[in-house]
Amino acid sequence: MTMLLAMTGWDYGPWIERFSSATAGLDIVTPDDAFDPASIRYIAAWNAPDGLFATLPNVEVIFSLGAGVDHLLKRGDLPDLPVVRVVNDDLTMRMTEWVVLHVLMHHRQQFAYDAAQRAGRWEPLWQPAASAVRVGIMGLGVLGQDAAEKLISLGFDAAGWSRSRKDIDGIACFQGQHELKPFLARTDILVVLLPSTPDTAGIIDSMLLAGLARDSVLPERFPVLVNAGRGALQVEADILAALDDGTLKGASLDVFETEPLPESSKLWSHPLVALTPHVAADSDPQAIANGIAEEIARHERGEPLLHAIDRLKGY
Ligand code: NDP
Ligand code: OXD
Repeated sequence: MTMLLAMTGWDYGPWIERFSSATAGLDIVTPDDAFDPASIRYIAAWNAPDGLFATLPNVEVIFSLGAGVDHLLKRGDLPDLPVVRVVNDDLTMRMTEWVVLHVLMHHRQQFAYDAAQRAGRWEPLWQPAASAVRVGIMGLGVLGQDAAEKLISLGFDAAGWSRSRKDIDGIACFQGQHELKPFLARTDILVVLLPSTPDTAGIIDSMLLAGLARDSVLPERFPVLVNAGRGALQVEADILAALDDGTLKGASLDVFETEPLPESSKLWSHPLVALTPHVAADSDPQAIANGIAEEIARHERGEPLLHAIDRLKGY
């Protein structure tokens, strides 16, 4: 039983060790090793080299080494097989930490205090209660729901938007294209935790940003954007234009149209932007390896995979 570990931009060594300690009886090879292509039954991948999958005739399951599967679904060589993504408590908690950190930074006016500090100004600002601030979360999946729960526990007035109808205690739930407008119109802090799919490509554009609430309790600070979903969701030229013309009062971005973010991007130095290098849910790699090992054990026992995606929906 052999698994091919195929990735770009990460070190193979530590991953081989993690998988070796998580799995008994699984041989692990990388594209750099000499191996019989017919022996590969599983692939675990993160931005794997192009064309590689087409050379492997006996694969049964393909695992993403991250929660997102866009790096797999966009491939021309992806066979029609189950695709499994990462879902674990450690990753969820870390994403929630990042979302809560950035929502609080905007809520507690940290950009303004940073500017005052740099200018040597002692300048207390009026601070509204969290309950007066409306957070809207696009994507009410594993990550969106957990972030929403924690934000509610801090007192925020939370709403969410998803493809299918949801009924979640304490969250005003909006669904589908026809309810996007009312959802945006009651949103001061927009948190985006959507997957990248053909339907969500470029969804964060000038039209969406113009639809955000204009009647906030702090009109000089809101609305703001917090995106940790995927860079393909956002039109960065529109975000910059919205920041410059006041449509948007701030942005926290963990993901970008092109990663690493090109040096030439104006986002790097924009005073109203906080950015992090796709680390929002930088999670415990051993937990990822353990989760994949568990899925393989289930598959070998003939049990259903726990976190297979819906290939038609694309997430
Ligand atoms: P889930 O699949 O659990 O949730 C996705 C949510 O998005 C669901 O609520 C789904 O609606 C909603 N959705 C999808 N398409 C649409 C659409 N067209 N219109 C409205 N709603 C839509 O994913 P997770 O919560 O686990 O993760 C979300 C994304 O976060 C990942 O796909 C990945 O891109 C990103 N991510 C980023 C990380 C980082 O470090 N920056 C780390 C981990 C993940 P419904 O519930 O109706 O299906
Ligand atoms: C991702 C991840 O999908 O880090 O971005 O898990």
